[in-house]
Amino acid sequence: MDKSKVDYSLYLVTDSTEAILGDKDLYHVVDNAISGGVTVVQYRDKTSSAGGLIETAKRLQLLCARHRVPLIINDRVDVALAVECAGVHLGQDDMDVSTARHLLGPGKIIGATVSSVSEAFAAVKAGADYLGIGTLYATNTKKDTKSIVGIKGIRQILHHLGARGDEKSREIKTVCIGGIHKANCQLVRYQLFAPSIPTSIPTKGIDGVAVVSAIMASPDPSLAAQGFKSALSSPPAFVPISVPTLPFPYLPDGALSKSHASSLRTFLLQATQAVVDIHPISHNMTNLVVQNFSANVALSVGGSPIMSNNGDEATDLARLSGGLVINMGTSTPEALSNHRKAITAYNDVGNPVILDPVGAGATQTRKDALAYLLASGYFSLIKGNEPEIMQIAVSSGLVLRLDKGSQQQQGVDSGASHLSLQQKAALVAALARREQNLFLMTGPVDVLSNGVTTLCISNGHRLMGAITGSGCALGTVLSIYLAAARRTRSDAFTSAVAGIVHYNIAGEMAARKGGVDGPGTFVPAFMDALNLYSTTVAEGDEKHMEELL
Ligand code: 3NM
Ligand code: MG
Repeated sequence: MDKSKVDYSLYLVTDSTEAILGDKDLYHVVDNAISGGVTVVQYRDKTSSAGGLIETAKRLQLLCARHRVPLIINDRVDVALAVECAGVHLGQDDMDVSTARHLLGPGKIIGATVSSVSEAFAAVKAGADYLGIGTLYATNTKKDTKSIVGIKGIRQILHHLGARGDEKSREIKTVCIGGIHKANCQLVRYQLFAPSIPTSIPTKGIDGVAVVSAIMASPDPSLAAQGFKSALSSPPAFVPISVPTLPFPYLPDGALSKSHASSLRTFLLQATQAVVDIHPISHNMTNLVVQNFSANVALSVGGSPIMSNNGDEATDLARLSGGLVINMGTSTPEALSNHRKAITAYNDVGNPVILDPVGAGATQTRKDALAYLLASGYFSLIKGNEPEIMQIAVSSGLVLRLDKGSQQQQGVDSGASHLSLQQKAALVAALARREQNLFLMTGPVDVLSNGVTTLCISNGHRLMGAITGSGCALGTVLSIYLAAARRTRSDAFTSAVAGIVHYNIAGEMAARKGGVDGPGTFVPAFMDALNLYSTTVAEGDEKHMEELL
């Protein structure tokens, strides 16, 4: 075996416990997993005696040698020596890498578990051949994990390794581990390899994913491995179609020149025209409070609402070329598992998914739900009010600590602001850059960013904040605009701007209407105005459009 040629792309870690292996036969599972495309096998067994380990490892070695796949032993250098397999994998509490190298010699593979930049450099220096970086996401397979580093932590480690001058750091192979499954492996791949926006690329990409339960616990390990193989070798369907640039420059002070304003206006009207022509479906998995309101808003702007919370239906619905809204307002375990199914289905075909993390910071249940959803797949756009977006920044490690005032969200309403407009813009831009998607922070001024361009939109009316569901229904509007953008292969950012402008201008129109003097009379006037905006654009009524925009 030439260890420099090892393919780390799909690294299987075995587990013989009842909870994961069940009554399946270990050798049969490993044999099938390799047939399905696993490229490296690590034998991990925390309970067997030395004799038992050697006996099993010998059989696995025969099996792996037959398939020409390297076998690595977890923890135990003695077992690796006894069975003459490809190498060992060592955790931070196991034998140190230099001693293991001394015992095993230069030809064997030594892998090391690392979860920080300093551990990574130490392992490289000691002579490791590859790094297992984790824990990516919380996982039931390893509950005693030391730290959950997330995508951000892994990027940080990769970035430092890549940026370091010495060749060993730049060239060392890496796999990530923890909570990787079929539904999120494309997201992981996209976020750790993605070359689309230069500032967020780690200078070094990950070489593979390491999984335990997603293959070992599967009733069909071969099929499970094949699923990973094809997902990892093809570009994810959800990658934005167009390059996220606008055909006109934004001025440094954020204001638009007259000619740019006029070209923006043309783009916004084209986006609304596309919505009216295409009549996209908006599939909403949302809370009870806003279902009726959101469905009416969808109809009024020119979309076609489907309010279905059943995840099993999502595969069929995802094929209808619409957009999906995941609204976290009712985050029961059953709802979350339905959400994950739907996110997977939409990611598989590439249609847009909007996340509305309602009340994300209000309770521990919602914080957990948010972490679960963020690990479930790719969101084309994440929208929320200030505390919700702050919670995302905290739970994904971008902001480490909230100051006293914003520490605990009171209820699900937005409350007082703690950030300046500049801070909001910087935050959404950083999040969008990191997630390679669109981020929108709603408020008196809506701040939208794709990581490159950040736009503050100050249209809207106070009464929009006085009715329930106006924030949630904006998510519905955006799903419609993003679905239309995908169908017309146009820029998602501009389309999102068009959706926000449509919504906010309608709010202003409704508030100005005779007879509207409070939240109660505002709601029907708002529906009319949303609809009037669409029909005015559709009919190309120039004079009326001048008044609208
Ligand atoms: N090591 P699953 S996480 C064996 O972070 C192991 O070092 C980890 O299991 C680490 O793919 C982990 O089922 C378990 O989530 C990964
Ligand atoms: Mg170990």
